Amino acid sequence: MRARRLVAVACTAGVALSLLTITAQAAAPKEGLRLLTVRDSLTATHTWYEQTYDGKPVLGAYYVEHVDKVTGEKTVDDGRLTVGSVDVTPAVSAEDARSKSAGTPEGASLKVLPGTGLVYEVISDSGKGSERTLVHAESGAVVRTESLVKHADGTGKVFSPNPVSSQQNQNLKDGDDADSAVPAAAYRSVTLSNLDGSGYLRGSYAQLTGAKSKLAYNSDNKFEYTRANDLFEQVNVYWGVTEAQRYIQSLGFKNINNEAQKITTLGLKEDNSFYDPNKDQITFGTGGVDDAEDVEVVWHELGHAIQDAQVPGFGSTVESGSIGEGFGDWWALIMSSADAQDTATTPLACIMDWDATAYTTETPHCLRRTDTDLKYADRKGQVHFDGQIWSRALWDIYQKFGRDKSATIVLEAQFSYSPSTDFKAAAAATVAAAKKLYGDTDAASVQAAFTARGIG
Ligand SMILES: [Ca+2]
Ligand SMILES: [Ca+2]
Ligand SMILES: [Ca+2]
Ligand SMILES: [Zn+2]
Repeated sequence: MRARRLVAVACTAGVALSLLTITAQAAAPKEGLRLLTVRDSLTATHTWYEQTYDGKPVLGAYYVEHVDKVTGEKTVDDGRLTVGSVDVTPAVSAEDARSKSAGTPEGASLKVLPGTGLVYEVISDSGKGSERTLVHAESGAVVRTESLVKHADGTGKVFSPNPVSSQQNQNLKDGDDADSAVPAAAYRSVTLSNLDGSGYLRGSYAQLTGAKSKLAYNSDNKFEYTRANDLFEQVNVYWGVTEAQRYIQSLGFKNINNEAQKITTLGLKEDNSFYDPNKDQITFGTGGVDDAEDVEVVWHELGHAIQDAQVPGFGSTVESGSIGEGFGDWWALIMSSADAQDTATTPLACIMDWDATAYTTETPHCLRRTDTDLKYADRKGQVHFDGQIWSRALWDIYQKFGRDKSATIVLEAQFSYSPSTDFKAAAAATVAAAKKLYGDTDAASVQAAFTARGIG
């Protein structure tokens, strides 16, 4: 059903807009496009629209124009869906629709679901992140319920990036969150930048949320705790997220998740952390090693927030979800590489070395690695497993170009992903970004990394 096509049109922005209007009207008078957001990358402007039907948003559809800043060349990624004829007057009330959600409903809005018709989209809080329930607006039946959070199983601590890596010691153990379990040398004194000065860990790029009584507070902005104190994790995440945003901006990107990312280290007892795109919030669990004690966990989850900021609704399929997990792991290593040693004891490709001590027996302890030899044909349809294919390709790109150049290529490319991008399309976008930024020779090296995985 998805009429997906890529159209390259070289024209001025003015002509492009009128062309677009004509296309939309000619297709069906009840259908239209509504401007969603405009994002600038280094080489292009990316204008996102939502498809509407009689004024109601069409679920699962997207429409984006990428306009090259130098050549003016426009590429349209048309993810509009065929709607047919839909009655947009609901028979069911919004109140009835809200009562169908399992969690605490936060709102209900009318949308068009192609193939089904008019539905209420009810967003609710399930207690473990946001959930979306679609309720048929004619019959009141629940069409489907899905979790909006993106999970990472098992993660682990500022410590930079974590005690296992910084102390080159695979024998460290959580010790039930005891201070004595980790040597004092593992604590690194850092500058916490961009704070708003309120005395809370709240700043331009990160803000800790939750009950005020449980948030770190110091009127002099001195946040010096050790790991047995739950406030320590808050400092770790504030620092990790802020440093990542400062790094992104140092590469020239001024609007990739350039906001005070909401984060909480309170409330989730499981050994799990997640990014919730509906709340735009990262939540860290405390099972095993407290997840936020391993900043590689922090950077992995931030990877999801980064992609969601670049591509609204990113990760709607298994392959795009796998790219999400693979990028998160790779982003953790990119950030770690500034400070961590790449040694036989603690290879850089080993992700979440400290958190993984709680659930792995072999050394080095890694939740996952980015240097496996998995290829496209080895996919299992499981996002964390399949993500290792993607992270290995990105690892090769990192090995070839180093931290700054590889991060620039990958971040630039992600602006051109669709929400449901597959490995092949995402690889092509990455090669194209390398070509635009650095030329044919470097683009060929990027291509080789994907070819080696059997992608394309
Ligand atoms: Ca702790
Ligand atoms: Ca953990
Ligand atoms: Ca690591
Ligand atoms: Zn993840």
